[in-house]
Amino acid sequence: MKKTAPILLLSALGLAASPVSAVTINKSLCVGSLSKSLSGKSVNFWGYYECGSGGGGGMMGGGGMGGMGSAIVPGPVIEIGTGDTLNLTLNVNMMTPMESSPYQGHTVHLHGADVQTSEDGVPETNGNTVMGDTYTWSPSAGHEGSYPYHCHVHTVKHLEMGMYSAIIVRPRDGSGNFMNRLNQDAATAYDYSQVYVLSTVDPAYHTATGDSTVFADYNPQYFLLSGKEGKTTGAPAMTLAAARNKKVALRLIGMHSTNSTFQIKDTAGNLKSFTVYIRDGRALPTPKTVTSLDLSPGQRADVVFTLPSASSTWYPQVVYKTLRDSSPYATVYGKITF
Ligand SMILES: [Cu+2]
Repeated sequence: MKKTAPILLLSALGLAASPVSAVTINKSLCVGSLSKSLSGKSVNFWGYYECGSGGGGGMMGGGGMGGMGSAIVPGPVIEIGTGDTLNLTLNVNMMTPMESSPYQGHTVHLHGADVQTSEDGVPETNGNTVMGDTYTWSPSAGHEGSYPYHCHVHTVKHLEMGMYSAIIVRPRDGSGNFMNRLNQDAATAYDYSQVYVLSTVDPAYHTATGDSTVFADYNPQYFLLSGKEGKTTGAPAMTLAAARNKKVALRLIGMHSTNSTFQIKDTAGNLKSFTVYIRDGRALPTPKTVTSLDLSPGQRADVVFTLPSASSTWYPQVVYKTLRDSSPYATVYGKITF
């Protein structure tokens, strides 16, 4: 159900006010098991999915049994406008995979979002509501950008199991339509956009439960970009077919448990520059044009770059590195042809 209500949205610069239509967005997430084949090995995950989506035709809405859809990793990417109200309901029921006490149940933590403590999905501070809840968030103007969401029950295990994805906060125009800009600043306009969710997998975490000592030592074996390995330029995790001279926005979201460095290279291996406009859901005072960007766990960056006039192929890529000394584990590739 959508309701519209006129509000005043101040621009990020505070120079102009324009009326827009804010809407209420109701989403319902369920949790299911899935397995992925990573480097030839089967790894079990828990993933969010929109209740009622997928093959089973389950029920929509809050409460009840939820849907019988297909869990995915990362979970659904949710887009909302500044001023909108997101009501994100998590359905947890007898069919939901979970640990036993004291780590049973799941939540949704809206990482980096300005919400009431009772809305932030942290069991220790929200009244231990872990068997289903609704989380409400209405992002303010100036909070456009990328936000992770993830389960905050026994996070060391549940996030690793795949309970994460992204919420993208976008500006709307005066008619209430999403703008193809990172925020109200016209310089952030783009023609194409992709969400790059950075994540890592330690298989030992996936089989350990409770207070296992395994959780004191992180040894990732698989390195993912939006849920895929993408180990070579010939088999990239993400692909984009674009037109020359156009602008591409990438939303980099750190759900990994290591260090990482993002770069873009051409076919000859030359670094290409990109401009960072937003870090962690807030516009940089001065946009920064760089050829390399470090992303720690939980960090985000919203970047834009312009493709050249000559046809070619570029490879956005992430080097995952150890937390202790930043020595490289592996590189995961995206690919843009134009
Ligand atoms: Cu969980």
